[in-house]
Amino acid sequence: MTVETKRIILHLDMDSFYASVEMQRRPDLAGKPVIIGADPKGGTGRGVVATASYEARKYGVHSAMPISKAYALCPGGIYLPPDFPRYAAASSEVMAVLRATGFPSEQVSIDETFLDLTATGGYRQAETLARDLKSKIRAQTGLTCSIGIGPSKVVAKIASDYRKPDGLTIIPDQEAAAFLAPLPVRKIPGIGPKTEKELESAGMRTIGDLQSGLEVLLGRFGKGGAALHSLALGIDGSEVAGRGGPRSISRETTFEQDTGDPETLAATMEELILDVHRTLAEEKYRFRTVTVKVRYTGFITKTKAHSVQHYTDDIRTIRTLAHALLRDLLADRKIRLIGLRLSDLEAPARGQTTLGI
Ligand code: TTP
Ligand code: CA
Repeated sequence: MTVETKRIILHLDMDSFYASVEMQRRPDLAGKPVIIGADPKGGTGRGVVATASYEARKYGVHSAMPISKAYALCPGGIYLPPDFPRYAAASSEVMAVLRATGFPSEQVSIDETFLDLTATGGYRQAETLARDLKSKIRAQTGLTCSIGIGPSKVVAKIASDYRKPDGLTIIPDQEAAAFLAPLPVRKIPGIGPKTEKELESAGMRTIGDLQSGLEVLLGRFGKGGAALHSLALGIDGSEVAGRGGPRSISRETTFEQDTGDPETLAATMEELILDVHRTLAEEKYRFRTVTVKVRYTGFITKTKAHSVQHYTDDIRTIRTLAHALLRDLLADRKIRLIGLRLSDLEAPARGQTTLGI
């Protein structure tokens, strides 16, 4: 008899990350509605909310909302500009705790990481490790996080979002489909307002509707529909990228609304470039391959990669290739998500100086 190895995947997401870092540094902010983002200028400011503390969320304030609207909802809030270096430092501290576990890890944004815990041998052991991680992160950084554990990345990610803040949600393999069924389709990463509307017009509101709607999904989205159906069942073959050290460094951004605007796409790509390069520099890695991923409206995803001849850590190389690959992937369709990955990584040689010479 062959026994298939079932994977155990953990997803960790920091709670109201930027706001929590600020509140950690200024205890007088505890319990107050704290909003990080553009200057509200007494209600006339332009720009958006980066994030809001859970107290501020009670007023209806959330990420990506115009700051003027946030001010109208919560004029008594404490508005602070973002301090990215501090958030990057906090992120590195959290990553160090996660990496010290020795399990394969993949950081997917400034405050989110997957770990592959299959080698722990079972959900009980994975739960013990998750509780340990939560308390270590809290002890070292003063910050709380929410964790989801499940048989795939998609289940782990939805589970970490299920109970927030300071949550821990564990969904073993056989419970995954039933756990997902009552949740709204929007909970599936990558389903934005537009797909949500399209699904709603086909009478599909919950993930359970998708589970029993393969025919309709195939009719509407073709191959993308089959991918969506699998995700709805919690099936997601994508691996946690890192084994030992990182095998790749990747970041991706899902747009609030699908876009075809070249400027928006280029500006978002620039953020991803700075983000992956920062991690590359922190790890003192060099890379050979740059891959750009684009998910179009309708769930079709394409990637394009280019490798250079010699290992490098040069941000200009990343920038040139990333923008060129993105341009190659632009089509008539709007875009829901773009991602950037550096791979073929070379670890720093022992004794290598920080200058790399
Ligand atoms: P999120 O993990 O989406 O949000 P969060 O950590 O603030 O809150 P939650 O407890 O719900 O996870 O994003 C992480 C950080 O990224 C967030 O603190 C600020 C930043 N961010 C933006 O700057 N703009 C955005 O639109 C979003 C969604 C996040
Ligand atoms: Ca978060």
